[in-house]
Amino acid sequence: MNSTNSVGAWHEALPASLHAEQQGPVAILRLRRPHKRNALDDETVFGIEAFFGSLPASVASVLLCGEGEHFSAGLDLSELEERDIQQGIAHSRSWHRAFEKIQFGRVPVVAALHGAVVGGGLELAASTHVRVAERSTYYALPEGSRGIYVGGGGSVRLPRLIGVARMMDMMLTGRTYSAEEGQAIGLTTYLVDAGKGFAKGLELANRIAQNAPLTNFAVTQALPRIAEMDPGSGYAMEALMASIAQADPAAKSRLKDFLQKRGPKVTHS
Ligand code: 1HE
Repeated sequence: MNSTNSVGAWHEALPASLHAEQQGPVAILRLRRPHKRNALDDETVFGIEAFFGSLPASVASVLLCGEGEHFSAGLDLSELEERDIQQGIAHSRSWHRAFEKIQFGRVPVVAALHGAVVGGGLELAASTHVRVAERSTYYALPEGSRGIYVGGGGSVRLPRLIGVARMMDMMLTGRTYSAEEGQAIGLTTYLVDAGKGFAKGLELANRIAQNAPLTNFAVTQALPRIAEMDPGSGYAMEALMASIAQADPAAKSRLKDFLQKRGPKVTHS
């Protein structure tokens, strides 16, 4: 099934700053506010939460991308002016809820990045599982220079990707990283040429959609949690996850295919 469908229920519920469609097993979510460089206002963040919270069963992976010259300029700074402390906490928690639905949602999420991936835009990208970056991509955390702090889960997710020291440097000195530098430190998973990010992201999302659902569950839900456990608990959890996955009929038929010379071999090009 290769047809493109605007996705009914989500499509109607989403704000104008987001656009969803489905191509086969992949749902594509576009940030569509290019005149504001895909800055994330409240409406967009609530829309992201609604989208990832209501994926239909026919969706097996998601591709997240942005329209225009940049992936995302982060928090919509025009919404910040009048916020008091209580509202600030509620705002940050609303981002946490939305991005949790990406990181620990039902399906793996690939991001196709280009241009600015900054502030809350980087926090959004960090909540996805695989990041494809075109060479135009640059990463920054300009919160420091705006007198504010990350609020979309950046303090939790970014140190796990790049380390506390690098995040401190980015916030204190305004240092930016290119797509290529990002590959060396763990922000870019795949580096691609200009204009190739969407196609590569879609190819990967389709590849991921072919995995057994329990494998995708184990990798996105169990793996990051096991990595945070003490080793003893981690080994026990790993053994349980492995035994559950291998007992699934999807695993049994794939193993049988390989042993009967029908399954794919590992190749390296
Ligand atoms: C915005 C925003 C925004 C652009 N909020 N309106 N993020 C930042 O500190 C990044 C701020 N943005 C920029 O540094 C630049 O806009 C870009 C490098 C991303 C792009 O530059 P450029 O030259 O292509 O665009 P521009 O002319 O700066 O912006 C075009 C319009 O988008 C303009 O509005 P206009 O009405 O004058 O046309 C900009 O004001 C608007 N715009 N970025 C609001 N961010 C959960 S906590 C997360 C904390 C953060 O994310 S802090 C980091 C915020």
